[in-house]
Amino acid sequence: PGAKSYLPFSRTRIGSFFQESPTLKNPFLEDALLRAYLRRHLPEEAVLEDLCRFGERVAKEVDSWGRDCELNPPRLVNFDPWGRRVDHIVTSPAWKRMKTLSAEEGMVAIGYERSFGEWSRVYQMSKLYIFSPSAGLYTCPLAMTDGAAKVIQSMGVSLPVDEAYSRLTTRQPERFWTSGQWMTERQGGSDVATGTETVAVPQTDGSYRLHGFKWFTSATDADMTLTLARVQDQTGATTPGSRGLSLFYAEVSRDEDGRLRGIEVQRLKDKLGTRQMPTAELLLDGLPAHRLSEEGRGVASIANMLTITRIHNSVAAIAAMRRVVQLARDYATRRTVFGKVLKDHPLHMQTLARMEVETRGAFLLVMDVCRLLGREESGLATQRDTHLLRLLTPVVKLYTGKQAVAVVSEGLESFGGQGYIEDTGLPALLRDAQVLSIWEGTTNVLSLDVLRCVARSSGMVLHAYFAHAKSLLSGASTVPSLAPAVKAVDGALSELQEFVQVAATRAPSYLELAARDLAYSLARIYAGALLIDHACWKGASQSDIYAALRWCEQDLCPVVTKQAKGCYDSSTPPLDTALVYD
Ligand code: UCC
Ligand code: FAD
Repeated sequence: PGAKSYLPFSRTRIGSFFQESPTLKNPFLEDALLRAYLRRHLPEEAVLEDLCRFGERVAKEVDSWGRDCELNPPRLVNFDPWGRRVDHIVTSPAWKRMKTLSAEEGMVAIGYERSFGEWSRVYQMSKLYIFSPSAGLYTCPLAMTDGAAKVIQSMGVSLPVDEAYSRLTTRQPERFWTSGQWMTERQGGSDVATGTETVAVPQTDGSYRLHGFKWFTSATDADMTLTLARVQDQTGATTPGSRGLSLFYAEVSRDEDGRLRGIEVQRLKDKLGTRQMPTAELLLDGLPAHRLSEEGRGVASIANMLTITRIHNSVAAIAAMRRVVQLARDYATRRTVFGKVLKDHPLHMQTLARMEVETRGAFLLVMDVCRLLGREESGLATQRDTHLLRLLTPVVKLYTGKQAVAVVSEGLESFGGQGYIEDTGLPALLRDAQVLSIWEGTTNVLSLDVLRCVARSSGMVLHAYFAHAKSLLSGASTVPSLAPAVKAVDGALSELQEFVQVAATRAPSYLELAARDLAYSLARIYAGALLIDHACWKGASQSDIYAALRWCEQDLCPVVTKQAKGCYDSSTPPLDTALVYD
């Protein structure tokens, strides 16, 4: 019996070593690049204080609510105990708290109050960036709410949407509304023009009733929505294609019996990630609605919403990358392997440094688009800014969506086996990142959008791109150590310019095959130029210079590399198909 007390493993004794978990610290204070970017562009005390205070709140309070949202996902109650249809989406208290917090903290309002002029969007998106990985996906309804406010503002804040606008942009929790964005139907989420079957039946009072089936509707506990439908003429006929689509506003309300007006919630989607948030299939059965756009101008009118939600998506992508890097570097100070902490293993530090470089390039890309949006909304945008905003929005969304999956996946590995264990909360980061390249336009669809906007502007957007990217390199002569990076970006810009000239003489199918690589080239070169520009700033650090050099070591212009290999020649598609179906 005496010997037993010395045994380290017996009954309830399970060993004395317990690994420390990574700790979330104030995400504002932990983010050198965010703070430097703001010091350079928006050094307002009020902004810095608000973000620092909010960062503390996120680490100490909000992050646990986000976890609660994950652990208590929404559920659908179709019927009451007596068989009456109620279609009630039950959400967790934590999800509801996120709504209150979002109003109080001005998550949407900041973008519309414009207290910091052209930098107001940078402020708003910085706050969302700090919030996002702890928000239990509440950033999704906020994105659509912001998008809806933008559409209403751009079309004129008047009846019947003036009240909605004031509720979408308020800081008062009891008045705050969120919006949905119901575009996707069974036949198509990318190809909305052919996929939309929903019809709008005109009513005598000038309003409409919508009948159709919306296949994906996220954050369906929203108070209102913007959606697309085809107006029926007196014979019941509709116009096919994009020219038949109009934009509608509808409130999600209940009648005196508690039933949703004109909506049946068919079911909630069973999703890989984004489980904190309800995504429903909806039967629209006479949903009362108002037409906001001219007939047939639905897609063009909802485009403003797409711009905003795609920017929010990009913010969520950089936020996910930043969060996993912050946790991984903290863990690297706590975990000992092979006799020393991970932090002292150079190969592990190389891995984290590569993640950091990806995150920095992506951060500057996204913030630059926010800057451009702010300039446009303050009436300060030059034509170059407007072109850049149109071109870079899909580029940045598609590029950061993919990066987020790669960086977060690498990040999970840096926790070893624990990165794969659900109750650490880490796997949810990866599951939630995976959606970022799918919704709001897939990678290919956005790559084609880039081509379309280039073609429709007769090349003006590319002209703006080249001019601005070159101007970002102009200060680099003062920092000689940046020379290899400047050479790489300059060279890639020349190669890309040459590619564009040659490609313009080729059949559209050539450019279509090149679309994804072209978008990647635009993103990588531009991020390289932004990293260089940031590293030349007087407040920059050695790490800023190092990050720029490292970013520019990669293939900045894959479209030219692949072109040289004949990847876009007409002989390629049949070979691709044969390979896939071999
Ligand atoms: O997924 C969704 C919600 C998810 C939840 C929100 C998360 C937000 C982030 C949260 C972070 C945590 S909602 C569904 C999103 N669906 C899509 O994104 C659709 C993807 N498909 C496309 O983007 C396609 O390219 C379409 C639908 C836009 C193509 O339609 P069309 O009708 O074939 O397109 P056209 O003919 O090219 O464009 C029609 C008009 C043109 O204007 P006009 O007639 O004046 O020449 C275009 O210039 O629309 C204009 N347009 C645009 N304008 C089309 N796209 C754009 C654009 N991106 N920007 C400006
Ligand atoms: P498809 O268009 O069928 O795409 C299939 C594949 O084909 C993709 O790889 C795509 O890149 C590729 N592809 C398509 N067209 C081309 C082309 N021309 N050339 C080359 N490749 C092409 N929608 C809403 O409207 N509102 C919501 O709230 C909403 N919430 C969502 C929530 C979640 C969790 C998810 C996963 C989706 C949500 N969606 C929502 C739907 C989403 O926007 C669509 O699923 C998305 O736009 C893709 O459309 P699709 O599913 O029809 O795919």
